[in-house]
Amino acid sequence: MTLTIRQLRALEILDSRGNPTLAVEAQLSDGTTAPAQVPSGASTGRHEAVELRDGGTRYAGKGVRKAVANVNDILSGALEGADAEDRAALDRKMIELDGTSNKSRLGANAILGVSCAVARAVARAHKVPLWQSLAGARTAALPVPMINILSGGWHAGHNIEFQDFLIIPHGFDSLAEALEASVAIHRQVFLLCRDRGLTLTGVADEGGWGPLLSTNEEALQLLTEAIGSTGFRPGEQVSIAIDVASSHFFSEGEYHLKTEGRSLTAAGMIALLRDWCVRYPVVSLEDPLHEDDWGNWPELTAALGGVRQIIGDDFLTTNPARLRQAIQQRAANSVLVKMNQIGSLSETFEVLDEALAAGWTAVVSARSGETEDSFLADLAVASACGQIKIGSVTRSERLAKYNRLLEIEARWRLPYTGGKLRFISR
Ligand code: 2PG
Ligand code: MG
Repeated sequence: MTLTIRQLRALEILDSRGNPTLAVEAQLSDGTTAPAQVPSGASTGRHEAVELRDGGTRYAGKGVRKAVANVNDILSGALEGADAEDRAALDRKMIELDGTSNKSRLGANAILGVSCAVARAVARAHKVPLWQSLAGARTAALPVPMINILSGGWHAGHNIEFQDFLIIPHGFDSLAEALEASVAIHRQVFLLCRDRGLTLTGVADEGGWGPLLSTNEEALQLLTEAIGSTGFRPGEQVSIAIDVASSHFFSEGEYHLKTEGRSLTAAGMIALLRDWCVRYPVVSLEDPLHEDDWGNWPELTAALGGVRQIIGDDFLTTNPARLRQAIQQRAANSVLVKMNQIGSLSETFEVLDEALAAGWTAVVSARSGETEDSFLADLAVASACGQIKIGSVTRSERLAKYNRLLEIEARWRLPYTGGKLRFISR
């Protein structure tokens, strides 16, 4: 019996920053219902699909009542009776109904909410875990986490310019052990900050520490020291990833490091990162250059991409067309995958599958504004992409995903990607 959509219902809820976002509930023809909640970024890429916001004064213009109405008044009726299991056809229909190239009429938030709620309802109707239902013919595997320990930029009041200093705990046999090590390192960084007299007034948007440092490099020193003094071997068991998020401190051809009182050209930025990759156990660089600098990304990838992971986030915005261009131009070797950057589940899988087929790596990622929905964990497992970036190991909107991964590891005993990652196992 074909499972079809009976009804869709949306509701305005709040995300981890207290900004409105969407919750959608899908009901199928057999009576099964399932919810999904939509995340929201702060350091967004210019080429992301449009998150529909109401404007006006309510919630400083961030209300999502229009997107809610688009689900309740347009999509629910238009999709009633549609095959719930044909994910591609469902998403295509919504994209056609929207009729724009960036989902700006109905809203990427509305479309993604429907896409995910229907997928979860299908899994429930078949009484299989979400990851299994999403995986289809793929061989599911547990990802290695990339965990935010120190935050900067838009996520921590611009204390420093570089946005995330993260760890990749790749030298462990299970996700549970990798998380245990990560929590210890997170705690250790707090102690080191305290010993150095750095002011910590709480955690940043993704649960990492956001101390006032005098240089960006100080974050790398702190992190490398913390890995070692917690008892782990930097580079062998635990390595470092940086999300430079460089578009957010770029203007008029230069990268402005205000805390350091200096500005760098693209060549200066490449030289700085190359130097850091030699002096610190840095294995992964995200958005090292501006999101539209197609000229210099291939150069940076040629210089560092043979041995380091070069991730496009704001640069590629989970967009299949931008990914294809980057693969062709060898402009990176990895893609950050955020469902709401593109706004549908099938296009998200398109990016994941094409990147992996091209020999790239892919990192499924949360947003800085998140909800308690753990869909992302199942997506990373289903796609077997090998890596997941959720934020830090505090704050429940982050832990919802880690805890789901722990549950998947304990219950279904899927293989763990561990030290088998390219660029990372040395
Ligand atoms: C990023 C994300 C998560 P945001 O830049 O990778 O850290 O941030 O969701 O604000 O874009
Ligand atoms: Mg990023």
